[in-house]
Amino acid sequence: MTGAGAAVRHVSCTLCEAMCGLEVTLGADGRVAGIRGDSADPLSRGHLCPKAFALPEIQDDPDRLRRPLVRGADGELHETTWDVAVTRAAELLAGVQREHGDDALAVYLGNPNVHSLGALTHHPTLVRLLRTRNRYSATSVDQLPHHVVAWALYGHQFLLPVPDIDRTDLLVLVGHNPMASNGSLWTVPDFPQRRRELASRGGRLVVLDPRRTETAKVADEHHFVRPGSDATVLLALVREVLASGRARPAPYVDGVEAVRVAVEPFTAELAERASGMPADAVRGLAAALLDARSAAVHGRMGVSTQGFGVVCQWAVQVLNALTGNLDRPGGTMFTTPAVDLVGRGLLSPGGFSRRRTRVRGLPGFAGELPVSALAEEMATPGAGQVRALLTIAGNPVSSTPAGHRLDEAVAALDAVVCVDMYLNETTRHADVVLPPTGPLERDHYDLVFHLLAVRDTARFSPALLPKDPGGRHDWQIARDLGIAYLAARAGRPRRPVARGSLLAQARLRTSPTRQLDLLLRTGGAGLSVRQLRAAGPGGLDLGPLRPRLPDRLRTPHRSVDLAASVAVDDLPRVLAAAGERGVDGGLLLVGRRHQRDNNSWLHNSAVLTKGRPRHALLANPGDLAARGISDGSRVRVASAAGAVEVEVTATEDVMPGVVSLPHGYGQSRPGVRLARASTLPGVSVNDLTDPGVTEAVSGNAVLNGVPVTLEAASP
Ligand SMILES: Nc1nc2c(c(=O)[nH]1)N[C@H]1C(S)=C(S)[C@@H](COP(=O)(O)OP(=O)(O)OC[C@H]3O[C@@H](n4cnc5c(=O)[nH]c(N)nc54)[C@H](O)[C@@H]3O)O[C@H]1N2
Ligand SMILES: Nc1nc2c(c(=O)[nH]1)N[C@H]1C(S)=C(S)[C@@H](COP(=O)(O)OP(=O)(O)OC[C@H]3O[C@@H](n4cnc5c(=O)[nH]c(N)nc54)[C@H](O)[C@@H]3O)O[C@H]1N2
Ligand code: SF4
Ligand SMILES: [Mo]
Repeated sequence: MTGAGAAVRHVSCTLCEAMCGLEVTLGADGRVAGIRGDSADPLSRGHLCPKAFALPEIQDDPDRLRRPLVRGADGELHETTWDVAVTRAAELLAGVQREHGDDALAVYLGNPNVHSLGALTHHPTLVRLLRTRNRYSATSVDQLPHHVVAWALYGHQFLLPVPDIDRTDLLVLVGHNPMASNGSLWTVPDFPQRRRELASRGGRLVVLDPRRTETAKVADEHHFVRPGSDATVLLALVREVLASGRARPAPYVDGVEAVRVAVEPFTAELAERASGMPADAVRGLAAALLDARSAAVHGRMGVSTQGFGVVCQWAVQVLNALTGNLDRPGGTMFTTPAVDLVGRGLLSPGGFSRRRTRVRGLPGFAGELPVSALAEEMATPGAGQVRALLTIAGNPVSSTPAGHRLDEAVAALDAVVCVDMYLNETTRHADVVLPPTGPLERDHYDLVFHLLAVRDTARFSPALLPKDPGGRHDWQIARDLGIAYLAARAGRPRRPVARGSLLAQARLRTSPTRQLDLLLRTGGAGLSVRQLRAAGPGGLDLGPLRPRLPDRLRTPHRSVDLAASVAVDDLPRVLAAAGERGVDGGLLLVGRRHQRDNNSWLHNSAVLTKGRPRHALLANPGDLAARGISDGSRVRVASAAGAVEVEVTATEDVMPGVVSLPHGYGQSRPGVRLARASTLPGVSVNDLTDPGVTEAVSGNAVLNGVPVTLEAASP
């Protein structure tokens, strides 16, 4: 019930890619009194998940930083004023660069940046000002292969087609668990209900995953696939589709013959030997894709963050194109967003850079380097060594491979500046912490996720709560840090402040909402923030996805060359690996996500941390019996990169030879300031993952299919 003085407001949830519309009741005291899904929202249709209740918890969390911290002579972090902290941060960063060169500063942008309007409008400008080529982000522990493939096939790294789930007849999900994650590179709020609607239309869901996931459990068909072997299955599917003579690529699709030659060795039998998925099931799935009135294949973390990410993502696109499902209702489609960052050239189209990482020579893509190289760039002496780090909304010690090594490397740096509202495993090393306002205190519009949504809508979400008067938004921190940095650099003799920096300063001074308004007004639909505010809860409904090809392509001739060399040239490596036998007695480690976890943060939430512990290693009972390990005991898991000890749970849900550990756990490192998390069990899976092994084409991290050994922990 809405009590006296209570108010009902509508906002977007910014915690995951589903961008649900929420209906929030504010009590007379101005605090959140209730949250439910906004049933008037044309995209999310009333859906919400338990994480939404963490939003007010973040707001009230006593451990959330509200004022900047600077490390004092006593080695401790102390609260100080914004002016002191921002000036100190700017001097530290500029100082290291003055002494050791521009590239001595590394920047890491974490995941929440893509969920924040102000981060998207302001951080690119800030990062450019810093003039370092040591730019890293969570992209290279996540979806980099998707970007490489989209760039190669469609001419822009953000031309990412999404499954048209509301109209499809056959949905195939590979290494993706939307029942827990609510969809990824695919904004699909209320996946559970949409899946039910698919069933009631007579449609089918097929899942390929080495674990019988929450999504596999609601699928019509699930196949275990040995980690890292999906490429053989996907290539065999392509081969079967071509062999059937029923391929029906659109007229703007070229290169089909070259693909046919390239996939020739990848038979269904080869796929069975490599993956464990029966050859008949592979052939059956190919036939189903051809027979379905419409079908959509989507692959995510499990096929992105593994040894053959680019080939897998390429094969997914090739399958959709060859079965005639690319760009048609019920297939995979492109969006028509109200703010079209792709069409207007506001996002880099992508592309490999000539400059590679200094130590190992990993490739650069779209102006960033793979974060798997970050620790060695810090720890390896020589010209160009990284000696300072700026993190914004990230926790690379928890979220990148061999985080324990990065932890040591960050501790040894000359300067660490973090823009974050928590002292996490990474920010605990900071010399200066600049904490932004919470997600309920700022205006929001999803610049990124409207690009990836299953329906075209445009929703402006005004700040729910007044901004903490002494707090600063992310964008204000970027503005102040950027301007202070330019001042700190100006002391440097040979390079005066460039004229371009005046433009940058002007941009930094323009609020995100004002920038959004300009983008809306100058976009084709001629909208404005005012119109979106007036549109009411849920914003504007711009309708179901519509065919956009070939016009939307950004390739030179508005055509798709399926035989993209980035992928085709890597096929011999897939073939070679398909013949390899695993190390005797070895297991392959994969990751997982839970509905009540959110990457490495939100471990301080009461709503999310309650319930059964979720940190355990999952293993097949047969693999435990073979090692004399009992269910529930503590085990030692070791990889080439490190070792951890953790409880094990026996379950037939993981395929033999596979173990599964969730990521984002292990907050027990000293200096992490999270009251609740310090008592949570669990270890960081990234103390096992190996930065030395990266995806060959993109340099993306290999987080799934990591070889490990398992033994009972010594008592
Ligand atoms: N082994 C393994 N590793 C993985 C994954 C996996 O599946 N397995 N998943 C990978 C994936 S997909 C991702 S996206 C990454 C995520 O890894 P990261 O992006 O490095 O980290 P997060 O865990 O998202 O931590 C986000 C931090 O941002 C802060 N934060 C939240 N909101 C804001 C804000 O508005 N402004 C600012 N300034 N800070 C904010 C939080 O306090 C938190 O400290 O992890 C990757 N790592
Ligand atoms: N509740 C919740 N939701 C989230 C997040 C969260 O932390 N919590 N994080 C958000 C983010 S940043 C992202 S990127 C998305 C990710 O969303 P998802 O892609 O759904 O991520 P995961 O749950 O890591 O799913 C990866 C699946 O791949 C499987 N897998 C591992 N190796 C292989 C393999 O070799 N082949 C195949 N076929 N499968 C494999 C794993 O068993 C697992 O089920 O979720 C987003 N949503
Ligand atoms: S599904 Fe994602 S966007 Fe929706 S309420 Fe949950 S966390 Fe928020
Ligand atoms: Mo992610």
